[in-house]
Amino acid sequence: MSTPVRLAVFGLGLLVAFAAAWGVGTAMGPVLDDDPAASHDMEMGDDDAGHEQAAHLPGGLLVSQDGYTLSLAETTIKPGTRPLAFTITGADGEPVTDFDIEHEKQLHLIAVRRDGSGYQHVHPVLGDDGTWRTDLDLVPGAWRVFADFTPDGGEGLTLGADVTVPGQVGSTPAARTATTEVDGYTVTIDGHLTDGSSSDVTVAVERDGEPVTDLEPYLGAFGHLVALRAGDLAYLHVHPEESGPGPKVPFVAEVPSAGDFHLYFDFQHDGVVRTAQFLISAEEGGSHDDH
Ligand SMILES: [Cu+2]
Repeated sequence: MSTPVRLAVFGLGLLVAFAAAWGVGTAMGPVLDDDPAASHDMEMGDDDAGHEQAAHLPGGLLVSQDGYTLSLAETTIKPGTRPLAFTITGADGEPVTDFDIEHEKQLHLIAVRRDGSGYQHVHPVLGDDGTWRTDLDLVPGAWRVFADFTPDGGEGLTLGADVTVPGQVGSTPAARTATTEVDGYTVTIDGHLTDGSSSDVTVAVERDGEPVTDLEPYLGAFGHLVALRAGDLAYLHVHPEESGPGPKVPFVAEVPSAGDFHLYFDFQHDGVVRTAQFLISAEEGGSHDDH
């Protein structure tokens, strides 16, 4: 058979297969979207748009993105200080073992209860088999864990997954506040979060009414700020600006919408890392920055 004829026959075969799939989909009516052939056709056509949409999402909302998946060994963990084990798998389904270092670590793990309480920022240890391990201190409730990492030579990603901690769930609603006390330190956050923009925020640390001017470097800066949207815990991209050792530590946060945001500022002083927690509102922006 000559090549053009073979191609024509192959084309006809595809047409028949497509017609069959279409027929099945149509006959099944409302479940058209679940038909593997139909959804595959849509994926092929909408691939670019779908990818662009994922790129516009804030971090932390997806368990799998760009071929990488956060895979927890267990998704139900008893209360108390417990081990958490997980892998980051790549597109081939195998655990990834090569990561770039960002803020002095290969991977940052954030755990927080869905109501914004119980925040922990830890640095799991990577085993030879590609399994990351750390301890978390958990109380009953619905938790979210975030893995913030950069695969070797790739783009930075934040994947998120849910963990259930069984037991009687106590309620600790977060109060809206821009000033908080932690271990005798008064920590204040200043600045306006604005929807759709890179917003400057500055954290200031005082102790006994005096500005603290000898903060110690932590993760390559004089503090580390994590911002999560209240309601869905979207994980904002925040980066530190150059600063001295206090009392003021500046950051730039990319704010995806108006609404309330939980902010967690980790800082080190006298050899101890502490976390100051805030809940502040972002204002409506004038125009949305669609980059
Ligand atoms: Cu970290």
